[in-house]
Amino acid sequence: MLLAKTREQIDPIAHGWRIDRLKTALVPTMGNLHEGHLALVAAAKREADKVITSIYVNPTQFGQGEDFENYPRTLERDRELLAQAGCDLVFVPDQGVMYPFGLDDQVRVLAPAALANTLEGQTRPGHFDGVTTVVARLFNLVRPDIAVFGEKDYQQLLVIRRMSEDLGYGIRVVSVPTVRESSGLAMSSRNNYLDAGQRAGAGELSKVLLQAAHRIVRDSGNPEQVERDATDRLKQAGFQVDYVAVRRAQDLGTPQDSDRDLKVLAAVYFGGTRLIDNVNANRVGIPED
Ligand code: PAJ
Repeated sequence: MLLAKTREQIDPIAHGWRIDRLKTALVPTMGNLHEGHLALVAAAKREADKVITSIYVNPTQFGQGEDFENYPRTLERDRELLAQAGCDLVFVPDQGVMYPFGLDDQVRVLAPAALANTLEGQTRPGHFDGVTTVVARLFNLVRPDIAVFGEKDYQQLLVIRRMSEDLGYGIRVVSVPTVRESSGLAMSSRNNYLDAGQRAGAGELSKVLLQAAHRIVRDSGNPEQVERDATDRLKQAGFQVDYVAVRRAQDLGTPQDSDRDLKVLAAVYFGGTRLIDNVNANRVGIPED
């Protein structure tokens, strides 16, 4: 597996692949890799000839008081896992490569407000502007044909898909279903902040979301009632609830009766750890007679 840290190092490699007409896929990550990330690499391998994984803990998407400083950094192990997974190139830029003019006065890409200011964006103002800014820079540095993102961060996936279309990148954004632990807990680097007992208990989050989805799909449950009941159940299970929301999958809008493809999304705190998750709730169309 090749390693590049700078534009000067990645350019000739990516250029050579383009000349050879090899299709490239980029998997952007912040490292501390787990099976969720590796599922993205596997999908990238299926979709493209060459897989590039980037590892960069992006300061501009962390808010004041969030865990930027403490975010787990495990580069050696990450490189081993990527090599085993068949990744072709790992791109590990430092801050000077990603933000050559520093962090105070850089060009930024603003995420579209309707999509970015709700749910995660409400609790983490500016978060998605940091994500679009860093992913735009990665897209420009790597110029992949395909980029792979996880459904675990569903709102992020929609924001990036929209950015790729809106800014005319022509990069196809491929999504990968959430990889879970046996308890149902969605894999996440932040799960490392949980102790063993909390980790087992945290599986309850996905169970509550699945039950909520079930009520929407099978019992035609009223979304607002389903949200309230799921919130109560999560509180009983010891979570502090940031939001539980039933939304349209396409654009995270409030669902109308005619909308079929819905998502149940949630963010909770467990101990001091923030966890997010989402599940599908696809209402079956009522057949006309
Ligand atoms: P990070 O949290 O490292 O996640 C990198 C990618 O892995 C994202 O697309 C995320 O959705 C996906 N992912 C994480 N856990 C997953 C799981 N359990 N199953 C499937 N996919 C999973 O998301 C980021 O980094 C950053 O915001 C980034 C896009 C790299 C920009 O800085």
